[in-house]
Amino acid sequence: MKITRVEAIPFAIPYRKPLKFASGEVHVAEHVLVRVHTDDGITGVAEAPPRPFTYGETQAGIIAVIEKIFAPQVVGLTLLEREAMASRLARTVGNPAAKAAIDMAVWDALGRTLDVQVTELLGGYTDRMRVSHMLGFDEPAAMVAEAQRMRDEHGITTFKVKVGRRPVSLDTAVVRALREGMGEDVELYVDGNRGWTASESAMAMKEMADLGLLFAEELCPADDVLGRRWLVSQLDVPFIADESAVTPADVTREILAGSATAISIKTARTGFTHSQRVHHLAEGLGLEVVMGNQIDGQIGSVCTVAFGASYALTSRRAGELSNFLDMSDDLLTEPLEIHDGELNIRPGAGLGIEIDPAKLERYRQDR
Ligand code: MUC
Ligand code: MG
Repeated sequence: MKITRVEAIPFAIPYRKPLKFASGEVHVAEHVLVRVHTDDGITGVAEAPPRPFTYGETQAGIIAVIEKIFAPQVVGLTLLEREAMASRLARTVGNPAAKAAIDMAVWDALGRTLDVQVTELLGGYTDRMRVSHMLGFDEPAAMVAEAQRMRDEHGITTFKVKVGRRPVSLDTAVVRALREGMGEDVELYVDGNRGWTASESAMAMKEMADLGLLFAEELCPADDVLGRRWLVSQLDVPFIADESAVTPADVTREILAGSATAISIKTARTGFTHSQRVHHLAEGLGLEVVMGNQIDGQIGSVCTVAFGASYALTSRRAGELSNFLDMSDDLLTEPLEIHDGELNIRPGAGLGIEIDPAKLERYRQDR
């Protein structure tokens, strides 16, 4: 069970349809495939999606920090020494996606070594999650058409709508069109990626008060400390902290400050080890949780569902598991499929996925 090597392989897969939101846009999935090898001949995998507009990481930076700092720190540890590994990685600040991918590849390798699923190792609550699809900026008619296609083709009935544009009416018109076009039965919530001020957010939420929204997420920056507290105190739906509350300490700070009332857990940035801590904290505090999407590919989406299915709290709400559908291809031998609005965990050991060597050869950028 000893870790012998950590690989960081850059790859790029274009999006069929770019995803646009208030803090950035993604046209190509320029991710990093992380592989952790052990002396038993086991390989665990995960992917790191660089999100410079959210956490400051780049593809080149993720590779550099893994090769120069993290790989030497974890080689020689066993797969069971995950807390020792976490404390070594914590000596370097930031770099959440690089750390998370190593952590998840280690859990995958552990599952493969023991011949059990990662979900079983973590908690084993269920084997599937309902899926929420994230709709990026577009014209109202195009966003309604995409939601209808997701419902018709995949049975998805929960949608997160990206907002945060100016004027505010651009986005409120979209949400109204979605409610009118999709009917009362679909679940809708909004994510501003900090694009609005607190007062613009309050105005938008008043304008959408009759639309039966489930949540509001990161409508304005957490750094607008009093403004955000003022906003959250007047909302009658939970306000999700996403990029403002990554670590357990961030979550505690945001919740105790009254700047959020629910949280998003993203395995792409907290791996499995730290996502567990955030989950346990949320459970203790009585917070609603949504399993979020960091614009993950299929490997990242498998990680999200593997974690989300592990606990009652993380599998209660639909998880954001479907944006890989916007990509033109992926690296897995068996592509993920969403049926009847649900995504299942994989049956095999670890994460239950295999990388297709021909696809990796085609999309890797280091050769
Ligand atoms: C989200 O929930 O904000 C956009 C940026 C990012 O890091 O994740 C996405 C989705
Ligand atoms: Mg978000």
